[in-house]
Amino acid sequence: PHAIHLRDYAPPAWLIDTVDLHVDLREEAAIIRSTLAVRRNPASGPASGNAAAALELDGQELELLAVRVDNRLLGPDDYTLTPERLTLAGLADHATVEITTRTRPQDNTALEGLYKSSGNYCTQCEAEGFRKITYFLDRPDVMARYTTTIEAERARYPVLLSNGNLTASGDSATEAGRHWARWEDPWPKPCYLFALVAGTLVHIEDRFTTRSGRDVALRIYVEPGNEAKCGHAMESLKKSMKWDEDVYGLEYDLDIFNIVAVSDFNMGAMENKSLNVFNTKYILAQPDTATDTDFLGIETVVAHEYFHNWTGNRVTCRDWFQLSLKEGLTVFRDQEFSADMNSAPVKRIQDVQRLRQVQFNEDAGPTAHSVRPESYIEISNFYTPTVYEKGAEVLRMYRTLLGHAGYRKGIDLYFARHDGQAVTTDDFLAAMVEANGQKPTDPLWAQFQRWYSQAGTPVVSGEGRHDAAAGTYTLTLRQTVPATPGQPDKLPQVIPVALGLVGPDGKDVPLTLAGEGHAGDTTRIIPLTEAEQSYTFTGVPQAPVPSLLRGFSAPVRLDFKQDDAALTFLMAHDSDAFNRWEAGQTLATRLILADVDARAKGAETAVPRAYIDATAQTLARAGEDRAFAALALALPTEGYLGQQRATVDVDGIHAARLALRRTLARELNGAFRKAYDGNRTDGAFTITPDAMGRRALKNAALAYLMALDDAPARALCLAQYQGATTMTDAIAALALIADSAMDERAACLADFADRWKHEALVMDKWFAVQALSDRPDTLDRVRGLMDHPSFSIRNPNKVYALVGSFAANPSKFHAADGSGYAFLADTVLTLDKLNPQVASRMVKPLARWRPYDSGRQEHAKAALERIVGTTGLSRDVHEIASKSLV
Ligand code: B3K
Ligand code: ZN
Repeated sequence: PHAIHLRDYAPPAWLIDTVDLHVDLREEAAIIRSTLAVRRNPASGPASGNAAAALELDGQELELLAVRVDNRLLGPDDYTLTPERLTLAGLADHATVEITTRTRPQDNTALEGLYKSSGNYCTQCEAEGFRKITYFLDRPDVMARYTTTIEAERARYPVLLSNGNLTASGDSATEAGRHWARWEDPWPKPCYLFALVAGTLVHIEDRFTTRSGRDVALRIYVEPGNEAKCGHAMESLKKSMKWDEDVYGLEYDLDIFNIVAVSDFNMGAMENKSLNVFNTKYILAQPDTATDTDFLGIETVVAHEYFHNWTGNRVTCRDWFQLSLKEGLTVFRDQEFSADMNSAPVKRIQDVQRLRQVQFNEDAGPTAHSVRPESYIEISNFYTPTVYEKGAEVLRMYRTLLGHAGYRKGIDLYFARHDGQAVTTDDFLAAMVEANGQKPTDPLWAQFQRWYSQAGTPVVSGEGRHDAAAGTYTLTLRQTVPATPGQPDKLPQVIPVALGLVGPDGKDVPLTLAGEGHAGDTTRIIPLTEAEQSYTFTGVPQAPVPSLLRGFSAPVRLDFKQDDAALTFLMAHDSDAFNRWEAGQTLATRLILADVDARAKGAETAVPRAYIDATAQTLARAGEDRAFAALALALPTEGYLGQQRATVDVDGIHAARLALRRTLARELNGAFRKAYDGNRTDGAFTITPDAMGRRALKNAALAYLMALDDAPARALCLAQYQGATTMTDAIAALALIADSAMDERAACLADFADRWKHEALVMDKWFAVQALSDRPDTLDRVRGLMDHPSFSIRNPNKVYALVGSFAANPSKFHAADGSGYAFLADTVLTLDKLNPQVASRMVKPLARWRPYDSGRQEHAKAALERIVGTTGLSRDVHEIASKSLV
């Protein structure tokens, strides 16, 4: 497999103005007739040697039945056919090309292109799936207007959907029992946004009136029986439509917006124009089947896909290296939407937790790449936390540097300039800065561009010095960007540091930089642009405690010299909620890592009284913001703790973290019990931030109590499981029971499976709690569960729930004997034959073997070598596995 490079980008030699698709769906095959109006691209004319360029269409796994050019049927000598391309030479400057192909959707286990899910037809084209439906210029900078006619048996496929508006439908004139529907999409789009659905589906319907008065029909299609579970998704859709008008000035542009939920889907959802296709996980929810996290996930993903209508669809990507143009921006939009709908600080903490857990890991490993990658072998491998989540942080930094109003000006100019175009992240940067009277070549912005081109998580270190006599505080900050594969030397980046100084009274000091006439705000944004910079603040008579990177103002690791007392002080007093949380996490990280070191020498550390007292304070003040308190009580994850060390002590981290949980549970038993009892949420279920906060706090308290695994805790946990009226409470209790040695463990798990065996999404949770269990026999159980009737290796949700969760269980997956790695390699090899994208996602936990001890390294390498040495490997898995062995 060869790599594709950004530097090789060239505009297409041909353009396609219109596509007329006729899709005939049969049980044994689908026949697709595609009529393309093509013309030579004037922008890639004679100067670039394209005057006579052939039309080279992408196509994969297609059976070619016929090709016509301007109504003339071609013979096999009139074209060139390879497994990946159909080439037509000698065309006039304008031509009509009609291509008929056959595919077998029922055999498509890769879930890319046209496939079947629960008996219904659906499609997934991003990034390069359209070429599995028909021969085409499968690249995002070719935008065309589509007309799609779908024909199928009426009884089995009563619902026929595609992009745009339904313009005609009827019964087949020639075959009894068959019907057809024609959809026309007035908006030109790249083929990755094409979609088609045919099946037995029911829908719920609502309406939204845009602010300019367009009446939009909103429909969510699901399998019969699920219609009562779509209400939250519909509410989320309406809220996102309103929010996008209010915050971005963006309105919906058609009279209909359809969502279809399917149970077999590689990712979360897909933003096809006016026909979003979703994983059922991000649509279906009822209080007894979905957790609060699920409800929030639905709200975010529904919004994300809707927001793509502008950021991705109306303005799309020139090429796939620009993926973050739409994904980073759209993630940032969905994050801010969810922050506005719920608690902003809680949302920010959760987003940062995710960034650190997965993106920092990626940035530190063998598959590290920049937000705008330079090359790829398989583009599906680049739908990554770096492109998505780090990309979103880049957008946030524009806003931090330009202010909310400046950011909005940039967005407005971006759409004014580029609506209907396929553009680059450079175009985006230019619009942002030029709208603010600056230039992309200005030093700040030329340097800011490095966020797109340099991989690796910058490290910011430094210290502060108070001069009591002068009444000044001087802060020195340094930055380094670590080497990553292919990028040994890095240059400094623009790091917006949001900074406050907290006085001894716990109040923020107004900040005045030396030389300024008057005092400024209490939080200021300092752009750190050099490898080292110092800042002196005046009017600071008493030693302050600095609060750096408020709101996590840049995606960096902060290594600032600050003692435990200062952190404890910030935990209690920082006006920035994120940094109150962060101070507690930093403190807990220190304590646990010190204990890890002590344990390596056969000793143990005692937990300082001050930390126990600070935790008691968090509990005592929990009523102020319960969801925040629940996050503050959660100890840093084993994954995050491992990232802080050159070599991860898997068992030491697991033991030390558990020991701290137990100590807190013992010392603060009464307080945890009080928090539990004070936040029982009986009565009607709501998903208000307050109700979710109560459940989160109650379940955080229960988890601490269960860390002792004593009789009172067990009784409480069992009672919660048995009496739960929400899935949030049921699964929280079940997860704790699954971790414990309780006699009732097996009975509870069996009870849950028996109750929910017909609810696929609920069974996913059942698989996950067992795969995440701390019990010593977890791997054996996971192996056994692969044969459970509710498990299917062909269903991505099942694989993520069971195998993905196991790989996220550090002490089990990283077992010293290599059994976890061998299991994952076996599974990857089985999966790769069926679904390369899912297989490739599962190989990633194995790829990051370097920061472990030599025994584990050898086991992981052996597993990877076994994968790489397998013949017939997909490009997807080959790229990740081979890069990780370099
Ligand atoms: N754009 C899709 C991703 C599709 C990836 C397919 N390999 C989902 C999203 O980000 O909204
Ligand atoms: Zn997206």
